[in-house]
Amino acid sequence: MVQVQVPFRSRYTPPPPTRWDAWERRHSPLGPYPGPNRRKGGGRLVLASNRLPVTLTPKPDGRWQSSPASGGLVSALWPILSRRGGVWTGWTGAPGAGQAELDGALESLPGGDRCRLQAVALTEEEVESYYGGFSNQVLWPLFHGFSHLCRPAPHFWESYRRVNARFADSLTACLRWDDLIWVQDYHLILLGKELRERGLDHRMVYFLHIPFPPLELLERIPGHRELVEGLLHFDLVGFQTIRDREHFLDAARQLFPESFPPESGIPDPVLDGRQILTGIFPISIDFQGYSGDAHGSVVLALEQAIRNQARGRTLLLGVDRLDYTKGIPEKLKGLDLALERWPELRGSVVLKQLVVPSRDTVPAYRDAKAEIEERVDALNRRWGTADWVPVEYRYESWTRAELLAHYRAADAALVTPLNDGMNLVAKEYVAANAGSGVLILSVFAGTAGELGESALLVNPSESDSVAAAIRQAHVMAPEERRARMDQARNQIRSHDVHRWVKHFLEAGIRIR
Ligand code: GDG
Repeated sequence: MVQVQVPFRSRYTPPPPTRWDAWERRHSPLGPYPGPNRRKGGGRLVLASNRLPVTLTPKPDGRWQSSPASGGLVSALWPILSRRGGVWTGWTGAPGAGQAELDGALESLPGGDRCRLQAVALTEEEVESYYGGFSNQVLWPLFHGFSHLCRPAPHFWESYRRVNARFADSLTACLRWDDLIWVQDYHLILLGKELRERGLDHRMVYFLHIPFPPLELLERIPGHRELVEGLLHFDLVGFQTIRDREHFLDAARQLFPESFPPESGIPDPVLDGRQILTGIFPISIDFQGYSGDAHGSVVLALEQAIRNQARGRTLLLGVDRLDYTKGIPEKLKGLDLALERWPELRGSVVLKQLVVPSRDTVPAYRDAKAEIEERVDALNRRWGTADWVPVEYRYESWTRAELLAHYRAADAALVTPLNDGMNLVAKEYVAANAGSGVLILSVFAGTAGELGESALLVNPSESDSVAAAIRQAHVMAPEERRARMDQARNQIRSHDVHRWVKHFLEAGIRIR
């Protein structure tokens, strides 16, 4: 076995390794998990997320065709929803589409008859102010540390509160006494409080998919006290990393010191006599799904075509949703520097960068796109030759087969966010690649807590660390590549999204 070592000693501090059992150990006084039961919270699973897990496609007659969305969270939650029975509440994602348009979405799924999708209707104005406004122009930039991009408008906050209240009304109408309510992400932070104000004493758990910011950032926006207080109405609040949980506890301690009685004996807060637990639950992917589907015949044929196109060059891959948090310009700067520093890389490496269209009505996203495209052009003009284009840029989305084929074909994946709750692309690359791909990973992705030892860790703001990692991936010996990939695969295989869901729900059922 080749000794795997992190080759870059940089000025940044790598995150503490994420230990999945940390939550278990810390709360061991609660005793063992009692198993599925009909105690409070042991009944159906009721999920609330901004978007319902459906894809709506317009039909020629002006109506909609609905089908279940794919994706790790849906595939992990579906078996549990269909077994326990449940409801998933959310917005359809299409202004004008409501409950009627959801008919048929569950028909094709096993156990679909035991579950229900419940639409929360949003007006166009609410889509603009609650979703595009407070969620995506205030909470998203602020929680990722981009406070200079926050654009709070007074009506955003009002709309956010109103829509959270609407979700609460929608849920209240369908609940049974023993339901476990699981709220997802930053769009619905106030939902727990809204439900408690309606007299509900249900077990309610919450998971934040994005980072939680330090209080000095949080304080810059209207409603910051209400947001922290909102989370205190859940029984369990889950975060991706140790750092996010610490930021939350620190903010709650400073804003609500009375919720931290010294006699409670654990660092978590208490509200209205109810103990709130916080935990670290790094989200993952369906490892077997990615790894198995990556062997399909369509994927293999596409992979061969991609390899042929690369003509023996080292293929670097970037897959990012269009977002200023994803560090795409920094990735390009790193490649530019690598080409400048190591002439042997010229003509020998190619970066295929997919940017998936996202939130393109928000000005900061249009600016981000323009900056990326300028950098790609400049880099290609500076280094490109008659038969070599260093960056192949695509602004589109790929089918799952295309995505898997690229994961398989890529000699290295460049995942360089400036801040990211987790980053599933890194985990998917590891699951699908199977060969000897190298993962170049930002120390600021939540994933670094799990893959920090097997990946080449970089600080995307330090171009020389990105450049050095690109070169390292280009020259790395096959044995080292294989050893690193095996180590990464073992981690993700044993910590997949199914384990994540089980772990989270067990914690949710065990509390109180
Ligand atoms: C948020 C947090 C956290 C992308 N392009 C295509 C495509 N994708 C899929 C990827 C992956 C997903 O989209 C992106 O997930 P990420 O985790 O990378 O990023 P966010 O969208 O920002 O997600 C993040 C996550 O929530 C979960 O908690 O990890 O930190 O920001 O699954 O595969 N899929 C297909 N075609 C594409 O073109 N089929």
